[in-house]
Amino acid sequence: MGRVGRHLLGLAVAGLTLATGGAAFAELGQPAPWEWTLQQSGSPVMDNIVWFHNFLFVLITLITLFVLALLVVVVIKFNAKANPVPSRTTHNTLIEVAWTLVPVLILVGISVPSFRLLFLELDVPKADLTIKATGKQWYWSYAYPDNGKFEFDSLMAQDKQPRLLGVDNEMVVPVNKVVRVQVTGADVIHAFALPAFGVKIDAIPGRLNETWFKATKTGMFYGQCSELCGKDHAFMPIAIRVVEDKEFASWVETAKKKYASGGTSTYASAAGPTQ
Ligand SMILES: [Cu+2]
Repeated sequence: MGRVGRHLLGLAVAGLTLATGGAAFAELGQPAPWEWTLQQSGSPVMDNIVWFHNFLFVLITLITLFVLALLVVVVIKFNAKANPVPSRTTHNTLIEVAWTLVPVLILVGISVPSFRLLFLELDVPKADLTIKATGKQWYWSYAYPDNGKFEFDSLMAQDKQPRLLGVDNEMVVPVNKVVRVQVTGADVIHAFALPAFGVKIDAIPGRLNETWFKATKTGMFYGQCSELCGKDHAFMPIAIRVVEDKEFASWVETAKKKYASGGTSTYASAAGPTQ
C-alpha cells in the first residue's frame, strides 16, 4: 500500500472512530457533542421520521452516484480525443420516455410514505390525556385539563443541566400513553418543538394548534422554542419528564396542591370572544 493509501486509511479509521464515538455520547432526549444524525427516537412518529429520512438518504445517494457515473462515462468516452467525430443523433424516443417516466415513478414512490407520515402526524389518535402548552415571552405554561385543571409555568433554570435546556417545572407525562398537546401563544408566535418525539408545531396567538406524541421510553426529553420570538427566544426550553403510570398519578396529586393557587392563568386569546 502506498503512502497516500495509508493516509486515506488513517483518515477513514479516524472518521469512523469519531462517528461511533459521537453516537456513543448520544443520550436519549437531548443533543450530544459531535452529533451528526437525528436525535434518538422516543416515539412512533419519530421512528417513522427516522425511517423516512434514511430511505430518502439511500435514494438520493443512488441517484447522485448514477448521475456521477453518467458524467464520468461522458467525460471519458466522448471527449474530443477519444471521440473525434461526434454523432449527429438528436432524438431517442426510448431514452426520452425513460428519463421522464423514471423520475415520475421515483417521486410517486416517495410520496406514498411521505403522505403516510404526514397523516400519522396530523391525525391525533384517541388521546389518553390532553395538555395545553402556551408559549409566552419567554417561557412555557402547561395546563392539565384532564387531571384537575391545574396550570403551571416552566422557566429555564440557570443552575440545571443540560445547560440552557433544564427548567424549574417540567411537563410530566405517563409512558406509552397518547398525549394530545394543544399549543397556543399568549403574546407572539412561538413553536413547540421536541426532536426526540418528532414534534414541531407553531404556538400562534388566537389559534389552538394540536399535535400528539406517545413516549415509548421513560426519562427526560428536551426541546426548544423553534420560532424566533424575541430577545430570550433561546432561553425558553421545553423539558418533558416521562414516567411510569404510578409515578404520574402521584405527581398529579402533588401538582394539584402545588399549583392550586397558581391561578395566574393568562390564557391565550384563543379562548377569546367566542366564549
Ligand atoms: Cu418562543
